Amino acid sequence: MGELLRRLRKGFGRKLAILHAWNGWIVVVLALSGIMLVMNYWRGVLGEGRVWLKELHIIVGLLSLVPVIFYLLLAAKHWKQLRGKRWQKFNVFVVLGLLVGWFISGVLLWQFRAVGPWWSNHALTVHDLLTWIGLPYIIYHSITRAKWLKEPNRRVVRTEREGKAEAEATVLHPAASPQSYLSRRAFVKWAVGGGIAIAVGPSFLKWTVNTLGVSIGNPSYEEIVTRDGNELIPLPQPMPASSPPSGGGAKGEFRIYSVTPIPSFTNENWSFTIDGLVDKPMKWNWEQFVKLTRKVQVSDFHCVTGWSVYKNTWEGIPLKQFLQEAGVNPTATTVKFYSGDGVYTDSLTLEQAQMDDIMVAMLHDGNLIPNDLGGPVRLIVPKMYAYKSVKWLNRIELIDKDHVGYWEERGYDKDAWI
Ligand SMILES: Nc1nc2c(c(=O)[nH]1)N[C@H]1C(S)=C(S)[C@@H](COP(=O)(O)O)O[C@H]1N2
Ligand SMILES: [Mo]
Repeated sequence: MGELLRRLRKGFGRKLAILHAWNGWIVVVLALSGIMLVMNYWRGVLGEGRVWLKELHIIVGLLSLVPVIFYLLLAAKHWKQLRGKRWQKFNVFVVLGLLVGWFISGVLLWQFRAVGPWWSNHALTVHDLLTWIGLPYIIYHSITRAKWLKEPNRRVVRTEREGKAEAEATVLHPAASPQSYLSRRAFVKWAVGGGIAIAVGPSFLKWTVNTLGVSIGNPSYEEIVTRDGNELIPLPQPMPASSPPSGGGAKGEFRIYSVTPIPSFTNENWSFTIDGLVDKPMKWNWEQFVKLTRKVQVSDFHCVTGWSVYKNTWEGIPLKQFLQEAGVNPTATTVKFYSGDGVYTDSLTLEQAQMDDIMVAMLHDGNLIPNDLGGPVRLIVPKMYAYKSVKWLNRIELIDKDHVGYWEERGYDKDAWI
């Protein structure tokens, strides 16, 4: 029996152990890089590194299939070995399910351009959901399966020498008998499980409410205004097409992205400028800006990271209107947009800037755009990915050179067409 076990461990068992270790490290790298990719904090900190990190995440993600394939080759044999061990079989299913689910949704996210926003959006939901469930599961699995938590009678199997020492220890120190190990183990399991639930639970609930659209009622106008860190007077009165929103209310949730700390504005520190190669440079303060004629349009909003918000009813001033009023010089080729965060910029060619649905937006679904979503005024370019939609827009400049925007400079595609 001992001989048999030893041979199993040397050959087949060792192969499984190596696969398990590889898989473990891959999951660690993917978890860390994935968490850094979704956390807004790291956007500003990493800058260009973000694009590299995404690339790493994709490559390691693709490689994660290798141990799975190798495992599947050994699976039949492993399955026989697991006869009667229901929990271990369940665990194999969960882990394989997670890996395959992450892989497929990950490939769809990677190929967001080829598959389009609908697939990316669903893939992101699945990718996130698997992470919410899978990561706590795997963390629990790795802590509670750690060697130091194993009862002595399971460790005995490892090596005879260890086993003997263990048996002696048990005789010498009755406190370390299997029973008390077991209860300590059960205790630690519950503690670890509880700890993870407390740590992850609240944000998971929040995610569920937001993403799966388990609606707890749309925030009221008052709620949004209270959340808003801006203080600008007077409030713009929404047009009838905006309130109630003619799009029927946006579907989906914006993720708050910013490469800087989120700025806030008052009548004192806010202004809006159009200048550069124009006949008539202009500058407005808030009181003047609120009086400009606005329009209403309904459009979808897509981020390259996979999420979308559909049927947004935006109210604001079409970009074209600004360009016409200021009078663009024939030498101008590019429209450059500045953010009030002092860092973010982007640009459109003069030709692209003629699209009718590009808007300098002030209201979303009849409400002020709160400062965390780019209010009081943000750009909207519905036909391009949202990194073109500069938040806290406060200056439009016409120039005769190309301008590479914040994210394009850090590796995003210059072509942002959806
Ligand atoms: N000033 C500024 N504008 C920005 C960004 C930013 O980080 N700073 N992120 C862009 C990206 S990548 C996206 S997806 C959208 C996100 O808008 P939201 O934060 O309102 O959801 O804003 C775009 N405009
Ligand atoms: Mo984005």
